[in-house]
Formats: sequence, structure tokens, C-alpha cells
Amino acid sequence: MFCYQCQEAAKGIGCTIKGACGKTSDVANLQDTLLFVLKGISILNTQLKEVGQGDKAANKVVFDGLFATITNANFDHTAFVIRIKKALKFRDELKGKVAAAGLLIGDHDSLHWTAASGEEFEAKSKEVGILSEVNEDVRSLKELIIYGLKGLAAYAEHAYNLKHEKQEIFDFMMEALAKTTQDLPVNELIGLTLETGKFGVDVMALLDAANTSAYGNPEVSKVNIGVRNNPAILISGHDLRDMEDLLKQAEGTGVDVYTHSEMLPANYYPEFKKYSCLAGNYGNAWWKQKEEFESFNGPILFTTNCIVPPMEKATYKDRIYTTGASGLTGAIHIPDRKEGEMKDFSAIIEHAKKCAAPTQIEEGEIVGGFAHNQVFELAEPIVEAVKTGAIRKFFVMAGCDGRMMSRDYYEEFAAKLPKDTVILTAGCAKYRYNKLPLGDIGGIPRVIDAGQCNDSYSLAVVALKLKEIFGLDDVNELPIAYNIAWYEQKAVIVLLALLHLGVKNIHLGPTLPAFLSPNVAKVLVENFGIAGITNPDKDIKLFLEEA
Ligand code: FS2
Ligand code: SF4
Repeated sequence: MFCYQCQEAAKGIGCTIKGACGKTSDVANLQDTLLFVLKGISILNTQLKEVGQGDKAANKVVFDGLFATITNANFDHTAFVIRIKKALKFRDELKGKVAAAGLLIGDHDSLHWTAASGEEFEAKSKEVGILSEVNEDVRSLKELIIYGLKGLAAYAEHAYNLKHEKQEIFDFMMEALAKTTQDLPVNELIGLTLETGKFGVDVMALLDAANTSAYGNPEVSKVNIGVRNNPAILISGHDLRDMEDLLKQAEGTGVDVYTHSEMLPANYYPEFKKYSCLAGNYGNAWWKQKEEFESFNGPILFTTNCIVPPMEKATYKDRIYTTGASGLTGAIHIPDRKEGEMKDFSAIIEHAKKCAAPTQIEEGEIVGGFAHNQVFELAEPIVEAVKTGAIRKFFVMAGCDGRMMSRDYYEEFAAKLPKDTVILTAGCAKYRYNKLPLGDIGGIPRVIDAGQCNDSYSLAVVALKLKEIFGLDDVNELPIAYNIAWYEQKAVIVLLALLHLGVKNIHLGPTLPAFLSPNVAKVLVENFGIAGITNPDKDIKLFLEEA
């Protein structure tokens, strides 16, 4: 195996024996081979699309496959073997359609290779894995594009589950994936990287529309972080449609539902607040699950990535359920919903009834729900506070949390920020400071949480609105600094989206991606002012000195 797609890549180079995330080499190899077959499908369907015969079924095969390979999404060997078999079958059907359309089938290996067993699938990864591209700059750009596409695919899947889709997004996803099989010059790959960012904005806007049209605009909310006395289910990941189905089925059964990690923002949506079984948020960011799932006592539902494979001795091993693109060997996988129906969560609800209520680990409330609509309603006092100097600067600290010690930086950074600054956040990075007593500025909280990682889109919309209100020409003239923490590939698409929107001087940490070659990193530094982090005191001084 060789994998360097996330921030935990071993030694800052890449994982070669086993992932720090828990991914075993067999699963890593199968993921490489699945990606290879998805490239073949993308080539064929792009050909069909060009003659107006694109197959819509390809959309889901590709976005779901890409999503399954995101860090911490799916650790299930068998699930990947099945996915590859299905993908090969689907690819061959597309080949038939390409031939029937009178088009030539190219000679890329992803169009012709075939095999039937898991062993053969694994063996193929040696030829088609990341290192098969020998030029390190080309490899770096191609992988940057692919990781952006993985994030895009995840967001597209959530929107799709809410019946929001845009064929242009799927078309781009496949066109770009197909192009990664070609010998393209570096400047074209850079162009494709930036274009990926454009579609990143589009997909986040699509998901925003899907979420808000289904569940209302998030509103300022106090979320309980203590516990009640009922047995309960903990729901993690990002999929709001799964959240809805679970709440509907749990309501009135005596079983409560708590959110974990990236599902916390579900508590901000008016439609979800109507359910009395929604009891609040339990615990912190994804990486704390080993302790928090023990004390939760009830079953846990993973709707997407955010899985940490449990230790052998973990007591919660038999309480894990997965659904959608997520998977874990030994966990119970809840199948997709049938057209017009809900997913069937009855097994997990029945399981919960036999469990003890959660053990309290915290008490109190946290405040969130500052997505763009809510912020616009509060725009007047915010703009006034900027004009009077009560707010000196905003710090976008969106992104990811993770288990590396070096991430203590973000807690320290937030705690040390001067009291006339406000943190704008989205994603699980917030858990580093959303429980700190940072206070408010004239009633405006010093931590403004827009929601999940994809709600970084909300922060961009707010920035663009402020630019308009202050009559500025450039979003970079606003008193906003960007100190973003990244972990996995959704953060990659968020970053590319921000670059597309013209945001400059983003600081990225706790380390720069291992997949950026020195030359590619140089391009990002020179053209976009991307930088790393040092220590909180030095960085705060630097940010405050910037215009
Ligand atoms: Fe947390 Fe980062 Fe959200 Fe992940 S915000 S680790 O991209 O999908 O979650
Ligand atoms: Fe390593 Fe990250 Fe890849 Fe897991 S996802 S194998 S931790 S680089």
C-alpha cells in the first residue's frame, strides 16, 4: 500500500504498512483498484456524454465509490471487493454502449483490465496505485484533483440523498477523473485543479440548498451536552437525510437520539428541533470516539466517514452500525433506502432499547447555528461592531480536528486571540474551542459556528456579503484572516473552493499535505499565499499585523 491522502500520512510522506487511520494494506490496495475502475467508467461515460448519451447510473457508481475511499469512511474489505465487482460489470455495460454509439474504445488499461477475485483486485493496485505516476509534480497535482473530487463526491451524495442533483457537477467529476489518466502538462493540471474548486463551490451551494430547503435555515441554538435518562442512539457523520429517517423512527419509542462530532449542526435545523427524541450532542470530535462510545452505552450509527476502527477489547464493538458509503468489518450495515421509502433503522432502535442510558461526561450547552441566513439577520450589529472597532478582526478557523498532539495549537490559538476578535468556524475543528469561555462582543458570540465542514460555504457567502456591505473590490480587503485546520479530503475541496473564490493567504495546518510536491507547494505559495503555521503567539501577531 501507499497512501498519503490525509494529514496523518506517516512521517509526512505516506502510509506503507498500515494507515494511522486504521486502514489495513489490503483495504488500501482495494481502494486503489476501485479508483482505477472508476477512472475507466469515467472515460467511457464522458465519451457517451459528448454524444448526448451519458448514462445517469454512472453518477452514483462514481460518487459513491469515491466517497467510500475517503479517509475514515470505509474499512470493510468485503464491501470493496463487492464494489469493484459491480463497477467492473457496470464498466463493461458502458463499453457496450460506447461501441453501440459507434465510438472507439480507447486503450487505457482501466477500460480493459478484468479479474474476479479479491486477491487479483488487491494485486492490481501495485500497478495502478498512487506511485504508478512517476513524475512527482504530475502525481501531486493529479492526487490533489482526485482528493478534491472525493470531497466533492461526498457532498454530492448528501445532496443527492435529498433529491438535489446537478448533472454538470457529475459530468465534471467524471471528466476530471478521466483526465487524470491522460498525460497532461503541468499547467493544464493546475487549471483542472482550480476548476475543481469552482465545482467545489457549486456542490456546496447545492448541498446548502438541499439541506435548507428540506430542514429550514439553521438558527441560533443552544445544544444540550449533558444526558437524559433514556436509552439512546448516537449518530455520527454528515448525512442529514439519515438523521431525518432516524428521528422519525425513534420518535415515541422511548429511545433518544444524540449527535456526535460532525452531526452536531443537525441540532440547529428547525425541522429537526421538532423531534422530542433529539436530546443534544454527546462528546466531541470524531477522534475521541474510543472513550466516548464506551460511556455512551447505546448503539452508534455512522452515516459517513469519521470511523475509528475499535480496539479488540472495545465494549462498543457490537454496538456499531454503518450505512451509506461507510463500512466497517464486523459492524451491521443498514442498506440503502428503497425509492420513496425511509431507511429501515428498526434494528438499531430495538438494540438501543436493551442498552443503559448514556453516562454523563459533560454538562451545559453549546451555541451554534450561524449559517449565512442567520448571520444576515444579525448583520446590522456585526457591521456596526466592525465600524466602531469593537470587532477588530475575524478569524476563519474552519476545518477538521484530529488526534495529533500538534492540534493543541488551535485551542491555544483560540484562547489567546485578543478579545476584540471573532472566530468563524465550520467542521469539526470547532471542538478545540467551542467549549472555551470566550465570551461575546456586545452580544455577538466570539465563536460563530456555521455548521458542518460543507457549511464553510456559508462562511464564504458571509464574507462575500460583507465585501458588498463595505463596498470593497476584493474579498481579501476584509478584516478576515484564514487559519484552517485540515485532515481529510473534504477539507481539500473546501480549500480549493476558497481558492476559486479568490481567498488569499490561507494558513493551513497542523502540517501541509504530504501529497504536495515542493514545486506544487511553491505554486500555491506564490499564487495564493498559502502558508503553514508556527506557534500561536507568533501567528496571532502575524495575522494582526496583516492588513
Ligand atoms: Fe471533520 Fe474534516 Fe467533516 Fe471530516 S471537518 S475531519 O473533513 O468531514 O468531518
Ligand atoms: Fe495514512 Fe491517511 Fe491514508 Fe489513512 S488515509 S492510510 S492515515 S494517509
